[in-house]
Amino acid sequence: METTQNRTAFRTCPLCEAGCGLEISVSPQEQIVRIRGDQQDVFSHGYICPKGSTLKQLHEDPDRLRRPLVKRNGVHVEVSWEEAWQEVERGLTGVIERHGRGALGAYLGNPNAHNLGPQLYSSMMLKSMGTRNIFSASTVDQVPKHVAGGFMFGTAQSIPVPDIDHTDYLLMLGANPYASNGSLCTAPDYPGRLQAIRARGGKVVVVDPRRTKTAQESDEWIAIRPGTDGLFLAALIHVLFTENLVSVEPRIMSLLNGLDEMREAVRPFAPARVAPVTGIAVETIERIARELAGAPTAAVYGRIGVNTVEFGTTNAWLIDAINVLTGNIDARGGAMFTTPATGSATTRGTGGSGKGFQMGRGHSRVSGVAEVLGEYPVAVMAEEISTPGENQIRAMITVAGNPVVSTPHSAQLDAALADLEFMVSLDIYLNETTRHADVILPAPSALEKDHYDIGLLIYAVRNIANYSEPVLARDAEMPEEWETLVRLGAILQGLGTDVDPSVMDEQIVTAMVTSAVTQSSSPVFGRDVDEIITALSRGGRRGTARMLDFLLQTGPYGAAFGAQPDGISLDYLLAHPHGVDLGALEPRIPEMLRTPSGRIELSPPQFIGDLVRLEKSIATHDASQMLLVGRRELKSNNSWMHNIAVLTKGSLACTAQLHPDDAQRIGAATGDEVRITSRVGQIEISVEVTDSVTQGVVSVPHGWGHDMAGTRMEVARRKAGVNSNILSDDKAMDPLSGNSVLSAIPVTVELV
Ligand SMILES: Nc1nc2c(c(=O)[nH]1)N[C@H]1C(S)=C(S)[C@@H](COP(=O)(O)OP(=O)(O)OC[C@H]3O[C@@H](n4cnc5c(=O)[nH]c(N)nc54)[C@H](O)[C@@H]3O)O[C@H]1N2
Ligand SMILES: Nc1nc2c(c(=O)[nH]1)N[C@H]1C(S)=C(S)[C@@H](COP(=O)(O)OP(=O)(O)OC[C@H]3O[C@@H](n4cnc5c(=O)[nH]c(N)nc54)[C@H](O)[C@@H]3O)O[C@H]1N2
Ligand code: SF4
Ligand SMILES: [Mo]
Repeated sequence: METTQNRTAFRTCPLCEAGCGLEISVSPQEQIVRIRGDQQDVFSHGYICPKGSTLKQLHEDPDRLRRPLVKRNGVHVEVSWEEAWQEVERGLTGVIERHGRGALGAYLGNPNAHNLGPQLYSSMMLKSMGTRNIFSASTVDQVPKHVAGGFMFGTAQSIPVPDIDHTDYLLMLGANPYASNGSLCTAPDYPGRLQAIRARGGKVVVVDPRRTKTAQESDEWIAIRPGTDGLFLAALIHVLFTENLVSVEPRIMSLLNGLDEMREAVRPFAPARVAPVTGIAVETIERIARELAGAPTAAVYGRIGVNTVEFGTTNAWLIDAINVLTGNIDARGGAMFTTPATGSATTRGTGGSGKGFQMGRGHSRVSGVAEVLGEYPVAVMAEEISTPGENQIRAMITVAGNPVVSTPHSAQLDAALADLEFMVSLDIYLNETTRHADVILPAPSALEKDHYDIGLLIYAVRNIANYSEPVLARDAEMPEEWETLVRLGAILQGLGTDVDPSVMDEQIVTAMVTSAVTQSSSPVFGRDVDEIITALSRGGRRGTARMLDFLLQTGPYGAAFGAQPDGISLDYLLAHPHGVDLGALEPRIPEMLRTPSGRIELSPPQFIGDLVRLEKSIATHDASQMLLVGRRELKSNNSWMHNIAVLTKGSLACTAQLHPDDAQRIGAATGDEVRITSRVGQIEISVEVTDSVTQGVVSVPHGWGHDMAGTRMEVARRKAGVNSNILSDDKAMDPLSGNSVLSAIPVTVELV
């Protein structure tokens, strides 16, 4: 008998870091009927933002690619998968034969962090390339936090998370979770959690050049001159020392290096010196330092607005230094370390000390910028493509990335990509970047794939595990995303187009298990490889699900294939479709430390050294200089969700926000066109006069500019907006991490 009942599926939303649980009802005809928040989700409890329900529209979007495209005479046409693979093999092997593997390059975009296939299998593809020219969205984003945490605590993943559910005082800089829903602080319903701080008598203070929704809903908004947070933070530490407010927990003090160096290094940053530059009054700086020190528990947290600036790493470091100095590191209500169910660099190996964090293992060919996280900063990608010589990039692979819109000096990158001999993109749209690709390989829609936030639950405010099965079946032709990555890897290894991804997957899993059983710190040390592989492969399990099961079973709460009867596994998560709550964050020092010293490095020399540069910035301050900052909107998601009509209708707009005084000075009113000019580019854009931006600041959101020729996103094209990264400067970088400067960009603004 045919069913007439809708069925209900549960699935974690992959659109942002909050990872809300969704309840999805599906008709007997396998149509999505409705998507709403899953009330029973152990983490999100029914919370959802306006983007969550649009997985339906995304799935149904006629512009979303379902079949591979190949560029023929400048036009993208649909082809069979077989034909596409032939083109990929011809293109990639041709470049390797002509120029060697150094001529290959890859760019991985943000959705890779939200997708299980790439999380588990992109490393196989990248290794198969045999090139150092790897780039990603990390260097227009969070890499300063990896570098700061890395040198302080020992691994790139040693990033403390503000314990917002228990804190009494949150100082937040350069983040707007009412729009972004949080970042490197996985917390569904971040706004609700902020309100709860205030409801229990705590305080939330927001430092931002814009009076954001988050600032409005907080106890105090501190307007700061863009790019000057490092001065403000150093001055806070200055006050902590001069007023004897430093109070490191004894447990932490016995493991702390560098306290004296820190005291010395912040001497130049008296509040009176930084106040005129930051725009924050001396009394305010002193008061905030006292409040932080006096609160029963407090956490300082900073994100995009303090990471994508010239002092991105120094800011990230100073923030955690304050967390240490006020007795809040690794303490409930302070800044804590998650214990993720799939493990991380902070849970693996022997605890307490380690190799430590390394970077600069190689330098980019043209500008000589340092390697970080096995990549080069994306700001140098264009010059690596355009500058002749050995190892000049001649073929690119992009996976879920739109660097033509998302990375600095985008006109230059756009021209560089047009000049490649070959490009292949794994993407769901024909957009500003993929229009340059000779071949575009589509991925299944979010509803057609399984999900687990391996990367993001490492930075969650609770220890959570949650697996989702695919909601809908894929088209017979459409491979899983991991299969496509493995096939690309096989082609890159010279194995041709006929390789069965399942066969390679067996090899990958066998290698993984074989390595684990030889490691004394592994929960499966000494076990039989075949026994484990048999257990993993039960019921024909393969690909992402099998690999994930291995990580779960060998993780901190894992069943270890029977060794821990109460432990978790994929089967356990399948029996818990609303997720598993493994508890609040617990103190983890010293076990989580992986520094060579086995101690917390409060004052890594290169960070201390950067305070000299920070001090010099005081002298070059020019209050009359207009500075460009960005902004995020709740209904937008970087560059790629503007083809969803329900999200872009209404007020969502790409405008230049100007303070009334600045608008008056240049004679502009709301609706007028202004010309904004930076060192590298110029845009014309309509003005929105608002006192929500501080004087001297112009705010333009990123992710727009959808009117380029050769794309296929018809809804986005109708409300194209302007690409703000035409203005951002590829030469402006945080020297400690290579992160791009996307905020506090010097510009001129004039009426058109
Ligand atoms: N000026 C300025 N620039 C910025 C920022 C800023 O604040 N200001 N923010 C920066 C930040 S934080 C980030 S993370 C970057 C983002 O930079 P990118 O990651 O380069 O850009 P996105 O807009 O996220 O593009 C994502 C791409 O992935 C594709 N995609 C979506 N889902 C899938 C999928 O499931 N599979 C595959 N294969 N492809 C998929 C989309 O079609 C799109 O092409 O932008 C940065 N750029
Ligand atoms: N709706 C939506 N959600 C998103 C995204 C999206 O595009 N849209 N993108 C996702 C991604 S990839 C990321 S990385 C996260 C980012 O998440 P957040 O870090 O919360 O990002 P934003 O909302 O851009 O907030 C950054 C804030 O920094 C401020 N700012 C700019 N310059 C400075 C400065 O010099 N000092 C200070 N103190 N503040 C400054 C800006 O005005 C802005 O309010 O959001 C994620 N979530
Ligand atoms: S907040 Fe993020 S995870 Fe939650 S529904 Fe919105 S986009 Fe999805
Ligand atoms: Mo990001």
